[in-house]
Amino acid sequence: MKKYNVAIVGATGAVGVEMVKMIEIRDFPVENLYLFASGRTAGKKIKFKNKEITVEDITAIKDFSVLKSKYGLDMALFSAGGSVSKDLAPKFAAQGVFVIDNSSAFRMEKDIPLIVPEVNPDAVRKDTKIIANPNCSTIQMVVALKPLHDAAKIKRVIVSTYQAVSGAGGRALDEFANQVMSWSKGEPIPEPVKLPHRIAFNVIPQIDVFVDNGYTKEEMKMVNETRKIFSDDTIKISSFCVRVPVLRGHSEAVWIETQEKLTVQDAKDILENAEGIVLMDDPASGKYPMPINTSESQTTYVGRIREDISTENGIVMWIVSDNLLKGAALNAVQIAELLISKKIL
Ligand code: NAP
Ligand code: 3JN
Repeated sequence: MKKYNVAIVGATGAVGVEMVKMIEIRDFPVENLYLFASGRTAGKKIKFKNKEITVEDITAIKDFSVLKSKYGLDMALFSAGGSVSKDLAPKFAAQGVFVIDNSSAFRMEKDIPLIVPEVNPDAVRKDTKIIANPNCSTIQMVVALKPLHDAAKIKRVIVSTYQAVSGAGGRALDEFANQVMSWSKGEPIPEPVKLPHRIAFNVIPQIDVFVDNGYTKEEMKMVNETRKIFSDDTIKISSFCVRVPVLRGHSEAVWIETQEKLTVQDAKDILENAEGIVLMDDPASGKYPMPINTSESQTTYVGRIREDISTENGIVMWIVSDNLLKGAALNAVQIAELLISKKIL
């Protein structure tokens, strides 16, 4: 089997370290793995397959022909934020390196595929070197919605998210931990720096910045990305994104309205057989998905499925997945696996 030279840009971040783990756990065919971040962490060592890889400073590269001449790169996973992606992804692509980008920089560009392998694998193309990974909240929602959409055509989606602190990056996690530790020692709780308000013992109804219509960018990402992934601009979607004091694992309460009637049993049967989904739905014995039992799992869990008593043809459900895995690192590695299986990489 062919092996590939792979780079991770943003390898020291909350998502980047999970990319390293996913490549190892899924036995992705790697010849050499190169890890890049900023000058702040260059020199740091990260474990990969019983050896240590030294992180390199991506900002030190001025002549991008080295991506081929020195590193022989086939593919790069980017997770260093939108501005790094906007600057560097086209430079990697110009050298013939496939880029799977985890930021929002290219997601809504017409010619850039936005891929969730269980949902729209046929949208990958040979003629573009940059492929976008959707937002974490979008990914776990569309994995669960797609089989229901195929069966009964979803007309409308209302979603309220409960997003873990790790979605905001490593510094936000440290901020949360410091607040909890200070409280436990009876000390004053430190002021927030990374998040807009204190997250310990709180919930924050704002993720990312507000846009003109009163929604946040995160909420509009869920709307626009879902439509692009489903290639369907007619689906009506309204989203409300909330940060909760959870370390890892985004949860979503989702209401859907379908064109055809779906009974609760239909929805359960469909989801039970859907790729990437585990049905965890036995409320009588207290079984439903929660971040504490889905953390570090590669699966998206669905439960609390019931009829929406407020409308015709409505289903309500609860979706939980590890935001750093299916919401980011895992989906990116699955896109790379898809490129190999389609003989694009
Ligand atoms: P993080 O924990 O803050 O890590 C950021 C990473 O980017 C670190 O490795 C950092 O390197 C690197 N970096 C930052 N500025 C850089 C620069 N100028 N040049 C080179 N490297 C730079 O953030 P994260 O949670 O891992 O998220 C990273 C990005 O992934 C986000 O900004 C976002 O675009 C995307 N993301 C997507 C999803 C999704 O929904 N799919 C979820 C979370 C994040 P140093 O350690 O050297 O500073
Ligand atoms: O906050 C979360 O739970 C998810 C955050 C995602 C994120 C954070 C910073 C920048 C993104 C994203 O993936 O949409 C971005 C971005 O690239 O816009």
